[in-house]
Amino acid sequence: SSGDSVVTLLDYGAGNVRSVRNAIRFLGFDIKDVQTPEDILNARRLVFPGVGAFAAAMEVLTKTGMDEALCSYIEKDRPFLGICLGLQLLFESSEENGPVKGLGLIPGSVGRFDSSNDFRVPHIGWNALQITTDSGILDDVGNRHVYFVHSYRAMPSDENKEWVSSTCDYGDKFIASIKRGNVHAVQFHPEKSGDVGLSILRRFLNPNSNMEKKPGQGKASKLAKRVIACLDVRANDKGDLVVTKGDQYDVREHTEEKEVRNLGKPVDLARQYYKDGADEVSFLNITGFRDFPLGDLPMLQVLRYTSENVFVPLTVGGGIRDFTDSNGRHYSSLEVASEYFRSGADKISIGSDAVYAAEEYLRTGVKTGKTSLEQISRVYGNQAVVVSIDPRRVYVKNPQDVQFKTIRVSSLGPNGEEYAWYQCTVNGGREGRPIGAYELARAVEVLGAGEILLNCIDCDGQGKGFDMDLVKLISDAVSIPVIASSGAGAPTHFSEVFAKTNASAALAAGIFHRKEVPIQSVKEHLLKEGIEVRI
Ligand code: 1PR
Repeated sequence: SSGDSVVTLLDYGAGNVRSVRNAIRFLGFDIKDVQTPEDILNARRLVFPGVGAFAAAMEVLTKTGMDEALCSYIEKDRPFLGICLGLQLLFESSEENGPVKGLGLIPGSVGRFDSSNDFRVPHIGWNALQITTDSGILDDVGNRHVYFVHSYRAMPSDENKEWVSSTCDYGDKFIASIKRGNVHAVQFHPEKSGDVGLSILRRFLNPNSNMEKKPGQGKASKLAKRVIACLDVRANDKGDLVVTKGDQYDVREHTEEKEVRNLGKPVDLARQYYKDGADEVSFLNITGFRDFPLGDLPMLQVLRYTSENVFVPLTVGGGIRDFTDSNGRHYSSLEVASEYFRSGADKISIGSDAVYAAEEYLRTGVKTGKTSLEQISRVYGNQAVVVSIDPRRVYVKNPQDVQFKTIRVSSLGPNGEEYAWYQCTVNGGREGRPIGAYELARAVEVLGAGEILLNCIDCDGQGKGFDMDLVKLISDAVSIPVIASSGAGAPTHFSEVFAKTNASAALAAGIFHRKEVPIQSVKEHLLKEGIEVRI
């Protein structure tokens, strides 16, 4: 291939760079990986997708001499695109586990969002840009949303104003992108921002192409509520990986054979939902609690294929825990998660293992740092770790009868009970545990969860709406984003959950699989109700 179609990529091996690779390839470019500092100096155009923690990244860069190469490349005004941490590292320092020194090319330091002011941290989701100068690459972003996921941000100041090309409002007005000459960096993820993101990448890779300037459609103004499509995946009795869907977690048909309900192929459905406008796609490997997911290579294949042309965030869950295989080889939960990230996942979700971790933490009051939740969030950042909760409603006559947080129910229990608590379960709802969803949510936030996926066994597959009592309880209990799940049956259920609770996102499976309601109709309905969504 001619040198003109080559993009040099700086990947220091800290996480999921597969999506950036896929996006570059999708746009018709070849990738050359940086092996030595000289590769940086010789690059025609360099993409630097920073992942992981600031300090760890700086350590690798200094140890390899890449820090100096990067500085001299950028000082020479060579074509550069930093993404996320790849933007932050250009500043003088970061508060993340620090202060830690950065590359020092741009005046200013990187600090944490303040979660005390009603804005949930991490900042996860699709937000709007305020463009301050013509950056050349953001041309047709106009009023569209782009995808952010981070807890730290750099702030504009008099000293760095010549660099800032756009800001984003999230409690703070922080720097969303910078541009000086041929040097660009973005805090959001173009490789995860659908068509808008791809066109930003295309403009960077191909600055001379005369792309028409499309007027910005839509009217993005703030963080959008997310609509997520969820694929519960497992092997059917023939051993094929299928998308299935349960009623209150029972995924078998009510026939004599009791076969696993089959709603389609995971990769095809994920692709379809991306085209239909899903803001994220989740895969749950629902038998992960008993089958080892790394033995389950098809699931890794599903991620690899899906991430080739699905450019919104992908979450995968199921089976993230320590495991010893039949040959006696031990795998840590961190290795399992790493394999998922390498295969194309942006976030992993932990179910059962997070319940055990929370129970132990509440019993001892000690953070050991050894649980899967803590380890994965330390290495990949808490924005990459979702905790999936599978609670079941338990009615009680008297709140004093249980040691868990109860709520006054909005409709009475079967024996006239006025109260309920939500009992957490493990192993796909098969075993109830002595911990409530409220207690679990608060504990996992402390242990490093960046987001909560809140299912509800009672509502799952019923199509009667989300459990509003539960979603309200949990979304008010924590300051990380909460995804409401289980029970969506109509567009009004989505507007209801956003109007009446503090959920940041709503997830559904059955109505999308059965093609009862397209994602687009859900979004149009939300817009009509005055709820901001990505279009
Ligand atoms: O415990 O870490 O191995 O994770 C297992 C994961 O698999 C958990 O996230 C758990 O929620 C999920 N899971 C286990 N068994 C089932 C099952 O259905 N038998 N699925 C299961 C959970 C709930 C949602 C569903 C929503 C929306 N299913 O994923 O998509 O309820 O459905 P709806 O819109 O049709 O109502 P670990």
